[in-house]
This record gives sequence, structure tokens and C-alpha cells, in this order.
Amino acid sequence: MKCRKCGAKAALNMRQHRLALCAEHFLEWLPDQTQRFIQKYRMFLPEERILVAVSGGKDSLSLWDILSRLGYSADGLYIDLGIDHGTGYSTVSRQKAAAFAESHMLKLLIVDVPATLGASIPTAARLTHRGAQKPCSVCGMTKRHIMNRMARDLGYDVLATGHNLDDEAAVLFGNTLTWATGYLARQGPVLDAETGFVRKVKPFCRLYERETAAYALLRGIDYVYEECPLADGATSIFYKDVLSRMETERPGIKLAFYLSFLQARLGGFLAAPSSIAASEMHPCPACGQPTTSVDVCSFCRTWNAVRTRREAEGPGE
Ligand code: Q46
Ligand code: ZN
Ligand code: ZN
Repeated sequence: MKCRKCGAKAALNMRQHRLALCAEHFLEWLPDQTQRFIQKYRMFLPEERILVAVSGGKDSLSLWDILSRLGYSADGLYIDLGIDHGTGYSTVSRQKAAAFAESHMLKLLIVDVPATLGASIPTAARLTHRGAQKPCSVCGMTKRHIMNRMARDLGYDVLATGHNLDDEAAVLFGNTLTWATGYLARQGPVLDAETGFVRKVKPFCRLYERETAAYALLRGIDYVYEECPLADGATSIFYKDVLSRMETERPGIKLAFYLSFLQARLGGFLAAPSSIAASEMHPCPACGQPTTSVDVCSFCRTWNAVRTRREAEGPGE
């Protein structure tokens, strides 16, 4: 297989795009594609300040790399969740994120959950009912809160995450199976800013995981290979697997699934993203973040409960 641009040996054959490229041209093509999507979906302007949520994995580091190469002003935010589970997951991913920032002379902000909130995510999950099944619920809620707070407090215009097409198609698949119209209405490349919430964008939403992985590899980005050990058995992994099997039979089906959803949404298939009425939203009396709760927000409620139960339990994780 030869590169379509120069005829050299292709490094990647993308059957879904009927396109094969050598390493050099692939490393140009992917940032070009990313820039095209940034403009197409009006994610942000060149003068805006971007905060990239960095996990230490291939997607977020590749995204940070590409945004910097494209000339955007992009800082990184790493949230240390205190997840170990015998793999040292948080320690290793934090090291990878910090090493990347240092070698590329980029600014990385770090929020250490156990140090600032008093417990790791697995401990918080164990101490609250939220962790009855999986810690992902308390983890996701905590990450969303921290990302929004950091972006807002530090004056960033937009928060960018490295979700790729495989992630987005799996979420879409799950939401479609249950016709979760509320979630479907809010899924897309851009979630506009709402009262107290910063704009969120996914510049990689149309890129296959295989493509972002190849980019990281060919660029020599040193990322954490392991997935979070707590993701084991997650439904999203099952959906990803199902979709990948379909993709093998029908190259391009994942992209078609996602794009036709966006098209249908544009055409009014779903109600416009139901922004919660501004009147229902008010600042949490404890942390100031927007909430619809009559009392403190769910972040404050959860972490207050964690602290109370930890004190009752005594020292030690
Ligand atoms: S939510 Fe769940 Fe992830 Fe948090 S506990 Fe791990 S798998 S890191 S995206
Ligand atoms: Zn080439
Ligand atoms: Zn709060």
C-alpha cells in the first residue's frame, strides 16, 4: 500500500476514508482534519484560551500536541484521582502528563484529589452510596466539577477533551438503545456555555481511535497505555467492542452512525439541547458552582459525606 500523496510506503491504511498515507503525510493530515472540525463546528477562535483536560493517555496528549502545533494557546489540566489498584495508574499517568508538558514547554495545571478533597476516588466511592456499583459515577461528577471550576476561575474560554469517534459512537449507541433523549440532545462536538458552565468541545470527535493512537505513536508521544483499572467491565467497553466488530465488516459504519445522528439532530429530530432554565440554576451556597439543587450541589454533598464518614472511620484509607 502506497501513500496517496507521495507514493512512499504507507504507514496507515484508513479503509473507512479509502486513504493510505505515509508517516510524514499522516502527521500533517491529522492536524489538518482537527483544524477543519474546529472551524466546521465553531469550537473556538485563534485568540481564545483553551484548557485541555489531560489524562496522560494517547487522545488527550495528542490533542494537546496538535492544538499547540496549530498555534492555539492551550494549557493542560491533569486531575490526579488517586487510583492505584496495584497498577499505580494515577501515579504513572500523572508522570506521563507532566513529562509531556515539560518536554513541550507547555503549562500543566494539576489538581490532586486526595490532597485537596481528603480522599481518593475509590475511597470516596466506597464511603458513599454513589460507589455502590462502580466508582465512575463519583469520579465523573468530581472531574466535571473540577474541570469547570478551574476553567471558569482561571478565565479560560473553552474546555477541550480528547474524546474520539470510538468514544462518541459508544456513548451514542448506549443512549440510543435506551432512547435517552435528554442525553442525546446534549451530545455533540460542542456544548455551548450556559449559566456558570464553560463551553466544552471535542475536536477529535470525528477521528477514529486507531488514528489518534497512530498519531501518538508516530509523533513519539509517551503516553500511559493502560486504561483506568476501574473501567474493567464498563458497559461502554462492551459497546465499543460491538461497534468495532461492525466496523470490521463495514468500514466507515461508526463514522456514518455518528454523522447521521448529528445530521438528524440538526434537522430537528431531537429538541434543541434543553438548557436548564436559567431561573432554575443558582450558585451552590458552598462552592459557587451552578446547580439546580435546592441545597448544596451534588459535588459538595458527596464530598461532605465522604469527609464525615472518614472522620467516623478514623485514620487510614
Ligand atoms: S470515570 Fe471510571 Fe474513568 Fe474515573 S473511575 Fe476510571 S474509568 S477514570 S474515564
Ligand atoms: Zn507520503
Ligand atoms: Zn457546591
